[in-house]
Amino acid sequence: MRKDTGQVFRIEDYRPSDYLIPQTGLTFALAPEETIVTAQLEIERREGVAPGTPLRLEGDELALLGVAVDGEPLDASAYEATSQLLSIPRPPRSSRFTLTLVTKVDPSRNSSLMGLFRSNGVYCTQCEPEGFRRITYFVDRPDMLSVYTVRVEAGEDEAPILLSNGNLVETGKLERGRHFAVWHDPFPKPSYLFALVAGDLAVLHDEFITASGRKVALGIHVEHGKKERASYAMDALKRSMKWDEDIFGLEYDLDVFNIVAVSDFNMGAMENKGLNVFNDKYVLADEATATDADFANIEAIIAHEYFHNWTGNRITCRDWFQLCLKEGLTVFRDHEFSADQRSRAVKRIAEVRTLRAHQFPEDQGPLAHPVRPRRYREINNFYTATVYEKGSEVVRMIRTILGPDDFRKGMNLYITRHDGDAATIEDFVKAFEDASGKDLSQFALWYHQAGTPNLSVSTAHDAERGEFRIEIEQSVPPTPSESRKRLMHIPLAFGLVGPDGNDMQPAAVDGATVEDGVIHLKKRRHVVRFQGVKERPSLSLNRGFSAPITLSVEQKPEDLLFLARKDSDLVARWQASTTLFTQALIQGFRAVRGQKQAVFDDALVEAIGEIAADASLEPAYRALALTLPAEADIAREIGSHIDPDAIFIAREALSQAIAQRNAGVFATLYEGLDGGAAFSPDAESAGRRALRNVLLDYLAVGEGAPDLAVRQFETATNMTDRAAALTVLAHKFSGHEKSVAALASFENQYGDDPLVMDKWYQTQATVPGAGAVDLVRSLTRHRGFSLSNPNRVRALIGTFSTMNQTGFHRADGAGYRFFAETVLEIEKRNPQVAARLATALRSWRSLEPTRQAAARDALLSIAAPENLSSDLRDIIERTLA
Ligand code: 0A1
Ligand code: ZN
Repeated sequence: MRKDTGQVFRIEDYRPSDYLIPQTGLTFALAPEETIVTAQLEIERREGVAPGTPLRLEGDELALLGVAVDGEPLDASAYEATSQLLSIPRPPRSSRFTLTLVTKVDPSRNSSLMGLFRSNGVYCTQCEPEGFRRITYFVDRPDMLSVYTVRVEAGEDEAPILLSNGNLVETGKLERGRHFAVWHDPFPKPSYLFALVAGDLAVLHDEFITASGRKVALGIHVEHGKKERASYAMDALKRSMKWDEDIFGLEYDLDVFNIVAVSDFNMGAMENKGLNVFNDKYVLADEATATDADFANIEAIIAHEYFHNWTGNRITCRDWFQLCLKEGLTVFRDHEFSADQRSRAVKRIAEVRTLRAHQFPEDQGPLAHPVRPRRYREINNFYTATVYEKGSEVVRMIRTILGPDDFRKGMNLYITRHDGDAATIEDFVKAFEDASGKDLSQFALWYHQAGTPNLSVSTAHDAERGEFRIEIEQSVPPTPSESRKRLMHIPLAFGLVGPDGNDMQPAAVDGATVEDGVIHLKKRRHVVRFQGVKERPSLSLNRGFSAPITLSVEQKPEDLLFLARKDSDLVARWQASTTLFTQALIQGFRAVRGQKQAVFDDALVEAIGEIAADASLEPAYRALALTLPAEADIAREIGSHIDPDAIFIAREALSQAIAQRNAGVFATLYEGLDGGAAFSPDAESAGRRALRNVLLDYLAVGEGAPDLAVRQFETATNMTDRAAALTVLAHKFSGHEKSVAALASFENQYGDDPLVMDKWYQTQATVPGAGAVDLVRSLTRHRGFSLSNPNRVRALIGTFSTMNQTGFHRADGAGYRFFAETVLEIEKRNPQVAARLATALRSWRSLEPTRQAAARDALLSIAAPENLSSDLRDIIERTLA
């Protein structure tokens, strides 16, 4: 593994490379333990660089078998090679020469899943961000664009399928039962987009005719016996291809597009040119094995990787500091795609929930960094919610500021201006400035300044003068190495909701630019005045979640209740009920901490029943409005001295109060939603299931409580309903014979299907209470579990550490100790996965003192070994700093 060297990479140190590699030829002689890679690099000295300038190529754990220049083997004294670096101090003085390198790698022993590895016998590569250097020495940086020709050789039995990027140009037989395929990708690309797959796989074939009439052969490659489970992914792919043509005018550019699903993968998927490699979790789905959430994720991730073909591949990043250039933009594009395929409001609420759950704590803790960072020690650790999700929010704000037409013009300009480039965020922003004539210089701070801005808002109504005033003050909290912040341009969408529930349309007199329902905040403090407002409106703020900020508003509970019922903007309406829940839960938490009973406002508890039964609202929305904030959400709002046990008690109490008050309504609704119809994964049907399963959770209290869940578990005709019932049984009736029986029956039925078993691990990893540590520890010894498979690790250890507040944060520190030991075990196999896992402790400083001390001890124990990987060292040191 790559050990920490302490080296820090800084954006200001960027220099163009001395040499270019316009052509790269690769030959892979694949063998499980000894794969020989021959690289033929056409090297070109950049204009202005002195002849004979030393050439340095990066490597990582490589064994070099030979080096030749222009076909002549180089004497060992003419180069220096370590496993990390190949340097040729005196290369030819000519402006072009050919460098041939022969390296040997062992895919079977590569458990880091970076470079060339084997997953269930399938050869597979992962090169982003710095995996290509684990295959051959290379100038391994994203601005090194090269045209690749790749020859793959393997045993015909072992690997009947041989794939790489681009178009297939030749195939043939070799001696001793081997065969080969040659692939050529005409589009110059960075090394991180290189891919190779070889193995015995089944293929689902289809085709797509592009807008200009070109035929593209589509293939999804999966394990034998799983082809049927790839049809939803294929459908999502074709819809994505069509959508990108319709919405952005972007057409696919090769003759083939292949997707491969593998079962060992560090992330969700990878956008390699013409050969996307996927974690099989995000390809395989049918009603019997996948939940509605799985279907939605597959649709989004298939789209995401496909959309990268333009935003990422045709236009790539100059350096890794620009990661958000491709990721933020592509997430924005996949969000818009899903919004168009599903319910826009429901999708947007889901995005807000994800951002708050993952990005806000990152931005508010020790790992905070700007969307475009300025320094890093380990780039693997910058595939973060900030780069991805906040990066997408920044693009969304550009659209809000420009309006849809100028935004589209800006996108067109960006694409035409930079096609074939390795670009920067400055290039991106400039395209929108040039297309719209607007100055985005203050806005660009969203890329450069970390931290979640806060808006503190107060209002005043003067009925006599018919004036309504909104006073808004912005602040950006300090973050690591950024103590002073500059003022941001924040587009804040709002509405003034009149007593009849309709939006008022008063004119703003002064105070700020107000355009199309958006206040453009640019100064520290704005006072916006509206006239002609006779009756006091309820203020609906950050509609559509127009900016990724937090709000501090003094709002009357009756205003919030009114907005929760009436706001025409569904995101703000959902926010109103969520705010009410959060306030109630914080009060409940305080009561519990003070040894008192948590009591809740009747009006709120009643309103929830009304919302549940409001047939004018789509079921998916109602499911969201009925869902209480998660324990971690409540903790974030409380901010410090977190006691997860008290939060849990308060949340249970509110849940029971709602359930008791609305038992009749909920039961009737639950029975009425029993579709019975044939399964469809569409958003409408999924919404009905979501509502029904939220209701099931509420209904599992009181006398005979497990029976409904048992009935649903036993009669479910799809995985969404079955898994939901199992979760209710396992969480609410842990240890009860009916719960034990359901878990055993699930294991019995799906024991041989690892992706389904992940749901079983997840369900048990989130059983509340002190017993979870021992349960999770025992599950690490389950026959289906392996610390080497990232999906298993995330399902059990990842879920336990991020979703089980009472189990993980056990007051005696047992959860943290188990976690620390496990992270170090995983690090030996896969440092990247271990480092990501370790971020679960990033909010340790907001815990109450006893837990805080225990969490710190655990962090120190992870930091103790001398030879830590750069991945884990980087996370731990920043977390402890
Ligand atoms: N570019 C991919 C994410 C990704 C990053 C690193 C990986 O290596 C382990 C794999 C995938 C995406 O945005 O989908
Ligand atoms: Zn991406």
